[in-house]
Amino acid sequence: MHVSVDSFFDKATSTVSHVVVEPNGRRCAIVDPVLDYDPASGRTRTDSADAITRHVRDRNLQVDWILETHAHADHLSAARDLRERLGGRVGIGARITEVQRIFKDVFNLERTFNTDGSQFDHLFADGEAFAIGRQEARVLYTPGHTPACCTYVVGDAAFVGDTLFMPDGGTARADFPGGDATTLYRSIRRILDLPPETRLFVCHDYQPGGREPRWETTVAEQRERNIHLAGKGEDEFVALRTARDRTLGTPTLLIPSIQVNIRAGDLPPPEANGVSYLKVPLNRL
Ligand SMILES: N[C@@H](CCC(=O)N[C@@H](CS)C(=O)NCC(=O)O)C(=O)O
Ligand SMILES: [Fe+2]
Repeated sequence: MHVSVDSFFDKATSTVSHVVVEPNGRRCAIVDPVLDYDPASGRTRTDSADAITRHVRDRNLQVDWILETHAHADHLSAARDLRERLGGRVGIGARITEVQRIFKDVFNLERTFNTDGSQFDHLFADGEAFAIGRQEARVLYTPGHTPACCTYVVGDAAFVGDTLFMPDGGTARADFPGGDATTLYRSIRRILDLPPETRLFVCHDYQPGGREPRWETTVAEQRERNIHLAGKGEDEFVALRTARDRTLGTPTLLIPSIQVNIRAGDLPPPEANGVSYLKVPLNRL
């Protein structure tokens, strides 16, 4: 079943958010929305979420789901903000609890921070079926970049998060806490086992060679042309991925992003003066 997808590119973090709508209907899901954040001032803005809100309202869409492919480490999630404005349920893979446990420790979070995923409205199991209006959708666990990474298969489209990028961009890094290159390779194989015509929507495009941003590809195209995968087996991939990861720096927004995203896009509880604070763990990450 062909589903309609509109995508929103955030230049600041090279993130792509998507809105997928059921065929012949008005119900939709928002995938990986961005909350803009200026680290110099500690200010959040909602320009990206405003664009999605306008899109949804102009088309008179109804939001069933706000889907996170994972707890992003490079941008803050606008899931809470959009849920307040547009409704819908915020969903993520159930293994988010592992990510919460890892980072509760790293950030020495408040005792009352729950690592049971209860900040989210729904925790998806591997293979779980759900619906966007009358359109069936399915969850495929695709860990490796993080333990909780999911791919959402909706009709002829799959939202792959950070697994594959565009064929000329290769694949996501596997060196975050709980990440693993072999696991990522096996997850990518699951995606590439989908029918060849499946349209794949990626979560980032780093515009290799300075080309225009792109975010839609197919399983067939990835099998043939992905620069990290075509003609390579598991061992070669793992060696390549591990070598590349050693050259990558910490994402600029990792520290703020994780603290907000493991709370489903909520800011940390305000302190006695009514202000929310983020922590910076020194010499830990
Ligand atoms: N320079 C970017 C890097 C972000 C980054 O590390 N992105 C992750 C996805 S969250 C990735 O997989 N990057 C792959 C790569 O750079 O090869 C930033 O600071 O935000
Ligand atoms: Fe990511």
